[in-house]
Amino acid sequence: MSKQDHFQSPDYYLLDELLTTEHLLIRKTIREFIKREVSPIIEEVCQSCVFPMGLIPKLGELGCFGPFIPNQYGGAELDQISYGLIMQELERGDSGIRSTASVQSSLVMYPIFAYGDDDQKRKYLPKLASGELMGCFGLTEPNHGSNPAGMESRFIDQGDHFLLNGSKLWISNSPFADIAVVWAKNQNNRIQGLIIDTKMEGVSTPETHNKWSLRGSVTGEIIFQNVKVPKENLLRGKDGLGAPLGCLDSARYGIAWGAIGAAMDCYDTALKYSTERTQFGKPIGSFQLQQKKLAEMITEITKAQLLTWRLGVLKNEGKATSAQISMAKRNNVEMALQIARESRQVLGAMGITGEYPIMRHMMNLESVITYEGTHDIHLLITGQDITGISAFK
Ligand code: TGC
Ligand code: FAD
Repeated sequence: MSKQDHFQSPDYYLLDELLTTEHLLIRKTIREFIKREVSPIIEEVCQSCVFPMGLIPKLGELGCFGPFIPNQYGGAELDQISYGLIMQELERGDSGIRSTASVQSSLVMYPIFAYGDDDQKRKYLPKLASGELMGCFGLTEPNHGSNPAGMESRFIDQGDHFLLNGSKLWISNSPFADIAVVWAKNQNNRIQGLIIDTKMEGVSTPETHNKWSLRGSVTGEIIFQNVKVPKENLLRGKDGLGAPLGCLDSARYGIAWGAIGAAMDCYDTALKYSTERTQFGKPIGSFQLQQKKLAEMITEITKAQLLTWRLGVLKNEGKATSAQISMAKRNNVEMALQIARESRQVLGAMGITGEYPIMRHMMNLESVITYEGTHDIHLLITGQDITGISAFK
């Protein structure tokens, strides 16, 4: 018998009053989808490490791919708070499901929309929005993770095409992606984006196995050996490291919301368990030590909700800075990881089993705190922003 998902969303400061009717409807739709289609299978998905490909067209149909992309290119043309709420609800289900939607939306559709020409937008965006085409984003390399400026992947102009060589590591969705937005240096040492068809000769995308984290998301490499790339596949709208980092701003923003979803699921599970489980003749929720854990969790979730809602308003107004986004990503993922650890303790031994979602969220969040800029890197971004001094190098 499949598991029932009785999730109830905490809203301690009545923040729903800050949302529009449309926001609430979008959140309800995605929440019901997660309860119906994801919660019953996610434990098995993560135990077996087999991605549920059947969810992809459904995510497309629900508007989870490129929700902020204009209607004319197949997107739902929603605002940034709607995008955030979608990511929150997907990650409440599992970080791997949110990852798939994040990559498709912010790291594949966004760069094509922001830096591509109209032919590229018309060719790729509607199919990416529906899930007919799936994409991945290749920035990280074996020798260059936090420091993508050092990347070694290169392409050279061969007259009627570009010749691409190099490799990318830790790439979400690469083993099943149809296309990859790949960042490489041109002959002038400037970073540019290329749209790569993963079936092109010389491209391979082996899967990375043996992960203990994000098992509901497929991760792989992308290797380029003398790949002939048609010239029309170059994203000409922006060059330099700022181009891929601009995509990361959108993805990091979505993760800030997503992490709240994982935290809410852990908190909700721990709260219910604390009223049902008795020890020493009383519910464990009646003991001060357990109440401290739960009270601190709801406080941190509420603070993160406020931070993220305000960031969404700034983003809608075009005023959110990269450093503000870094602060929210860093704060919320750490908050979620801390809540996962505390919730796990509230459940005692039951907390380590797949009967409850907590251990899965905890393991997922170990990736989320590392990708899209590590916890350290985001702290240094804040440090640089407030002092004007870079401590990276
Ligand atoms: P720096 O000299 O600071 O900047 C170079 C140029 O970029 C501009 N810039 C940004 N532009 C837009 N958005 C941002 N967030 C930006 N940050 C910087 C900057 O203004 C400059 O422009 P220009 O015109 O002057 O050239 O660059 P740096 O080499 O010192 O590096 C800075 C640092 C360390 C912050 C950056 O390299 C960084 O963020 N590193 C972390 C790498 C990272 O986040 N990788 C993520 C890979 S993708 C991924 O993990 C997907 S997981 C998806 C999933 O499954 O959900
Ligand atoms: P490193 O950069 O080697 O860092 C190792 C440690 O050193 C970290 O603790 C870091 O904080 C610290 N460190 C590094 N530099 C400094 C410094 N200047 N000061 C202080 N400390 C420092 N990448 C993509 O391009 N596309 C994807 O789709 C993608 N998906 C991913 C999916 C998963 C599951 C994972 C785990 C990663 C994914 N990544 C992806 C890669 C991810 O972005 C990188 O792992 C991340 O940017 C960190 O790089 P690294 O792992 O090489 O760590």
